Amino acid sequence: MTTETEADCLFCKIVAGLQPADVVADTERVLAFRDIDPQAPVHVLVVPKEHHGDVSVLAAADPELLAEVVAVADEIAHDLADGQYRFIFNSGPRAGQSVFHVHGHVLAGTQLGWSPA
Ligand code: DGP
Repeated sequence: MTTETEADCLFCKIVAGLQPADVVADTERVLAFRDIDPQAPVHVLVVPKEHHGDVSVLAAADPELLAEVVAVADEIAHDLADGQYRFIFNSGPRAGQSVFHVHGHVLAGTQLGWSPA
């Protein structure tokens, strides 16, 4: 399901300014803020301001908006780190998705390991 906002959605509340967040980038259609439980020196969540459940839903509904999310992630990695980064979308609970408003995780600022378990 795709709507502009959802009443019970945590990230819609952050986008609306109803929930505090450490915002690092704010464009017309995209917001980026630091993860509350960082897994790397730079750990930023990049979200479209419109509510879409996961990355496949966003890709089908608005591929240009997904491209803007990726562009903002790249800018953040260059602004806050050395431009080398991982950009992860967890899609579905078994992949670790816990907030069902699509968000990409920018991880940077250290040598990253490779263990999804
Ligand atoms: P995921 O597991 O892929 O759905 O990622 C959700 C992330 O959201 C997780 O890394 C922790 C983060 N998170 C949860 N609640 C909050 C919050 O209230 N504020 C911020 N900034 N991040 C949050």
